[in-house]
Amino acid sequence: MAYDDNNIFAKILKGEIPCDKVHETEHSLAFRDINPQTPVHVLVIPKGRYVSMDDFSATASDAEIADFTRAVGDVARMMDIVDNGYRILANHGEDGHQEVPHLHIHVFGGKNLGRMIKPVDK
Ligand code: DGP
Repeated sequence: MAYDDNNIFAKILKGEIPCDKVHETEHSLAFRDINPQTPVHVLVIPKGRYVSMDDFSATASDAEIADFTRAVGDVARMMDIVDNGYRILANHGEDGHQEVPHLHIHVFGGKNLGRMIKPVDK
């Protein structure tokens, strides 16, 4: 899938729409989800033009990948959810129900999150 420069997270990165920023690094930005599913729900995105983990993992530089991975860990520590536990998740494509076509890791925490996902029909 080609990158859409008008997706909502591209607009946040360009400063065209606001976000509730919690962390920023050279290659990554983290902000609160507009529709939080849990008491802590932060999205971590790379600043580069990547649709999902598919193209990010295949084409991002080592520096971007290292920065992004560290930013996710930083956010969990900053949100003080490490001791009680948390969950990270990234959706890709149609089966994954990805809504925004710019890579984002969801960081969920602040409550017991239950089992990983609901069982579905195979
Ligand atoms: P996903 O299904 O993984 O693509 O989730 C997209 C998430 O993005 C969803 O939890 C809601 C969030 N979201 C959508 N639009 C905005 C926005 O304008 N600002 C913020 N902060 N979050 C948004």
